[in-house]
Amino acid sequence: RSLEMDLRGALASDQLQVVYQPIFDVQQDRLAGFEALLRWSHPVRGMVSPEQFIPIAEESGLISSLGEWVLRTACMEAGQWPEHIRIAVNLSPVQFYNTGLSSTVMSALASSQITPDRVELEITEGVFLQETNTTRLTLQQLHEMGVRLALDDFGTGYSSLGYLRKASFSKIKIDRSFIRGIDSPDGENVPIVRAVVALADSLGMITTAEGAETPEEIHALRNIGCTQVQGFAYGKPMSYEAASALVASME
Ligand code: G
Ligand code: G
Ligand code: MN
Ligand code: NA
Repeated sequence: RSLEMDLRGALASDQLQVVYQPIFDVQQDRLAGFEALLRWSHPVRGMVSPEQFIPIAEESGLISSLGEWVLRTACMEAGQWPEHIRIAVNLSPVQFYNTGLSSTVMSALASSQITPDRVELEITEGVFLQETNTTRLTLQQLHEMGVRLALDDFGTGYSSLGYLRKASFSKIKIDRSFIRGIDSPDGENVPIVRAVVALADSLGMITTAEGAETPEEIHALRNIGCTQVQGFAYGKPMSYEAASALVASME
């Protein structure tokens, strides 16, 4: 696979970048943090979407080194921001196959300025589809390290509620497919998002609604009781420099 070959070289030749999408606390009306998202600028193809190259990285095993690089970069860069700004990093289920994941996280924390409680690891239910002793041990170790765990893309896939018990999650990220029509009173997603917020509340978790694109959607999500909102309405994923400027403008 030529894209796989190219991806192998991408790290070494500086074609990868971490961009940051703001996450707002809509109850306290302040910037809560950012989600780190990987970008690949291919010398010939231009921007390749993570939806295209993450699966290739997962199949080839490259995801371990890419994932580690994202984690290190994000911790180092976010470590420069004020202490109340959190950083969320996506973990692929494939990274959990390896027994070394928790030491990788530990090492990324150690070589940055960031404290564990500022780091949020986003995992999907995919982690539990092939749950092994390694998975369980790693989730336990991450929790004991003091990093936060978020259940990403909630509501898509199989979404067994039992997954909520599989780790000490502090957050549910409500998938953006549930945000459409959220600002109309009879929108079919309204009762679903309400129920997820109530579920999170009763479990002592917070929520982030993803994919809000308009002020009306933000308003509706705040009224429903979502803790945080992330989406184009607040900002698209941006460079570290742009994210730093946003942080500075909030001080
Ligand atoms: O960045 P964008 O919104 O295009 O992301 C598309 C998909 O790629 C999302 O599901 C997102 O979680 C995933 N993705 C982006 N960056 C990373 C990353 O660093 N690691 C993993 N595992 N997935 C990522
Ligand atoms: O799966 P995950 O939640 O990590 O995916 C994040 C993806 O969602 C990124 O690719 C990001 O670009 C995309 N995204 C973030 N906010 C919005 C939005 O408001 N609208 C749309 N269409 N996509 C969004
Ligand atoms: Mn995510
Ligand atoms: Na998501």
